[in-house]
Amino acid sequence: KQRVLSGVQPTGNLHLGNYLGAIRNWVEGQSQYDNFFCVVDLHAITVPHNPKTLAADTLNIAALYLACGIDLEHSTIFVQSHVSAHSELAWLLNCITPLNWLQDMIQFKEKAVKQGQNVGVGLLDYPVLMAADILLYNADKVPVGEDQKQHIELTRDIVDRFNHQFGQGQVVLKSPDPLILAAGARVMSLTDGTKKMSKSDPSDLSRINLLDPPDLIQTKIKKCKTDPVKGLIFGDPARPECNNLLTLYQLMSGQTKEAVAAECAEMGWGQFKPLLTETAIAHLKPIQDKYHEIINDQGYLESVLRDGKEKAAAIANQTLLKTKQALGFSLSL
Ligand code: AQP
Repeated sequence: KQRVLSGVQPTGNLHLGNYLGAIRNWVEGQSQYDNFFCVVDLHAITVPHNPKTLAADTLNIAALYLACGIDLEHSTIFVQSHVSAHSELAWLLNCITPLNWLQDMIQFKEKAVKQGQNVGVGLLDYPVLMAADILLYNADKVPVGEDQKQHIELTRDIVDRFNHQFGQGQVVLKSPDPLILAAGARVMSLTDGTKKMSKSDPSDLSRINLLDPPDLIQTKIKKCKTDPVKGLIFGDPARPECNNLLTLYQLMSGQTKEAVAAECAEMGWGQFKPLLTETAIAHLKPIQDKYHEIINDQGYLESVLRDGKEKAAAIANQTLLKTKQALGFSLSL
């Protein structure tokens, strides 16, 4: 089986973008692959974070993976910082990655602007740590949202450079492919259909979080941005909110795009919004119920993460060793 690796940061609440763009695809494809899903807590400290909540946030994300349907029969769930090879490989890759490759990354440029003077080296280095995450497991596929595509391309460039400089004709590190599904790859903000839905948007009204209670979901959809046009259609660039809300409805109702286009062609917002509200609440309810069950059983959750750490470390340490050998480190003592 091919191997899949992906992760989410324990920063803030998971929203429909994280779920529809990434986690839903992990769940749908998991029986075809040998999967590793990590909670990337080392990435979470690349922007200012709260040390009092990091550990609990990490467990919450792991519980959400399980609640969304990650099945331990096909998948391993672990915490990035529990496997020290991630930090070690990131350092080794740092030393062969040109600075200007990182300075060109769109996510760095966007987030660095927000940080101003306080931008840390870790934020610049974020994609190298992500490359280490992927390469340690020899991952074939990385299911992510559209915003991460550039980071996977960078990972491929790092692999080529490493193998060329140190492989002596062998493939030491394996090149991964992104796995990005067309629908849901870029879920947009509820308050501005031209911006992606994001954890760091200061307005909570801009996103639906997976753990939002029904009345909050209702309020957010009631207040979300629309337009004055009657008749709802996909794909009109002048109506980004309309395209986004129809896509959310399509994905959460499990219908085809054609069926939704036909159903909503004559609808006004007054009719559509309650339909979307009802669909979102019904779609998220089983995830929320399962989440509460799991988070109240910390012993179980910890045992899942302990097993995950062991399985992940066994594979990661082999790749780290191979990489150090290729670089010529003294390994005999
Ligand atoms: N709006 C989105 N649409 C589709 N996919 C998305 N992803 C994130 N936002 C959207 C995907 O979610 C996964 C987790 O990414 P992450 O842990 O890097 O998430 P993040 O960066 O903390 O979350 P945000 O909301 O993207 O935060 P901001 O914008 O505040 O930094 C990834 O696969 C990502 O593609």
